[in-house]
Amino acid sequence: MLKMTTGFVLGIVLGLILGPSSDILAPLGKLFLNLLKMIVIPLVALALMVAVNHSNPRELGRIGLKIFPFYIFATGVSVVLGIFLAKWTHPGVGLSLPSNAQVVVPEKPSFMDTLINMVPSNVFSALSKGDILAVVFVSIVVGLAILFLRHSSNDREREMGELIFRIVDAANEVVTKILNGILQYAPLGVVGITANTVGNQGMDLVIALSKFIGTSYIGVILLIIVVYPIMMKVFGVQVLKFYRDVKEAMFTSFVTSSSLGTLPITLKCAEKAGIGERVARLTLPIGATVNMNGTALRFGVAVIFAAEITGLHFSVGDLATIVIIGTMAAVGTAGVPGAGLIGMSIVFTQAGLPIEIVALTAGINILVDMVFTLGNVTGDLVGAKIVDQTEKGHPDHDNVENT
Ligand code: DAS
Repeated sequence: MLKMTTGFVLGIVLGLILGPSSDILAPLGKLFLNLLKMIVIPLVALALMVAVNHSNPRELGRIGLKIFPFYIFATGVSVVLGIFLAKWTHPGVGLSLPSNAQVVVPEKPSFMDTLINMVPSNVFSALSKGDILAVVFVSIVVGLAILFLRHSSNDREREMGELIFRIVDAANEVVTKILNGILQYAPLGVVGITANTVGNQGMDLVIALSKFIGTSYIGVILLIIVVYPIMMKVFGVQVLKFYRDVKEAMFTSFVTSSSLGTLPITLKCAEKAGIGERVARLTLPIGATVNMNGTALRFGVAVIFAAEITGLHFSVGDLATIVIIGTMAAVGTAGVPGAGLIGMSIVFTQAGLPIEIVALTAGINILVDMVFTLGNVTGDLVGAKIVDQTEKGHPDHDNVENT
């Protein structure tokens, strides 16, 4: 089946050959966008409900109160890093959208309203509007309710919890299967959107996307050589030894573009890095879905990329709101190949940016997905190591000798 990168190259060639008459291929891209929008809400909601159920509430308590604040902090820092980097490299300058792409910027709520509106007054209206912050909040709450039912001391509650979890788990499998189907079609959609843009814009697209790729790699490299080491140093972690111990998981995540696919290796490297089995088992499976620092960085870069293409200007307040949107969207993005595209469509919808730009980056997604996944899995292991450092000396901490 055509790969997205092949679709991208084919789109460039067709765009250069057809010129403005490449508009005839635009419907291929429009169909791809509609498929992305169709799958977003169910994918985010079900992936989160399942991820939350990867833990045991009795054990999660103290460790959960440490790891979740780390995840939110690291993810927010990653979005901010992506925004500042893109404001330095200006990846979107010089490119504009095909004329048939409308940019309708909705009134953005204030920073405080964005936080408050995370708790929807009407769940069904939030779902139908595609309000992703509300969907992420409700999904986590429902996931936790199922988790506590499954671990209840009451037999009837436990049975109901197991029943509803099997239904949610099965539905998650169905939606993931649909996502895989969409990704099979994606290359054709990429041909359509790429040809249409190159046909109208010439090689500006290739230059812009090259800068997008470069900014993405610089961003994740900065996470790995600056941000994570600072965080680890604060908790007395020997950074170089840590990276030597987890290098296999870092390499695997890069080549597979899948945090969940790398999980068995991540768990093995956690042991090698001296992370206690309880901390590793409680944090890494959830982190593979919830903690997506590389993907969050992508959202920061992508928002500035899109703003430059569409000529939109964000105030500091808008950017603060976008940091929340990007953080919650990253939390809701599944750790599977291509999921970041879905997350981007969430962020763009919430930020009022044209989703056509998400499809524009789809052609080079395979290149950037690798490095974002590297950032995600490395961040998962950094979080586990930091929490483990704070657990040392606690009576029920399994003191693993740091091999
Ligand atoms: N491929 C995703 C992961 O597995 C990252 C992404 O799509 O941005 O973490």
